Amino acid sequence: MNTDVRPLLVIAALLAGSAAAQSVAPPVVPPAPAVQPAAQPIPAARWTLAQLRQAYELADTDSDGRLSRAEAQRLAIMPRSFEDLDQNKDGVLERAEYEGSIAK
Ligand SMILES: [Ca+2]
Ligand SMILES: [Ca+2]
Repeated sequence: MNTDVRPLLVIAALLAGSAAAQSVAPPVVPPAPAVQPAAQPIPAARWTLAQLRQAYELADTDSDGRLSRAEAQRLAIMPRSFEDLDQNKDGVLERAEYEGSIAK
């Protein structure tokens, strides 16, 4: 009767391997990157014309080039009341009224 010990050797090798793997030190976790400070709101004096135009276009939901009172409420940059910005008092805030009143 010939006893085959190879399966036992394989099991022993697997046990040795797993034991070796468990003895490996855990990987060193790199330090977390420094947290960036939250973006500060831009002061009114530093708004650029491009930012104003972007805010205007985002608020102009029907893309007719004019802002109704409801659309003007969506403006991210609204330094004055709608009545102040609507210089000709037609109830519509045109691009020139918006950009001109802030650029001064
Ligand atoms: Ca519109
Ligand atoms: Ca107007």
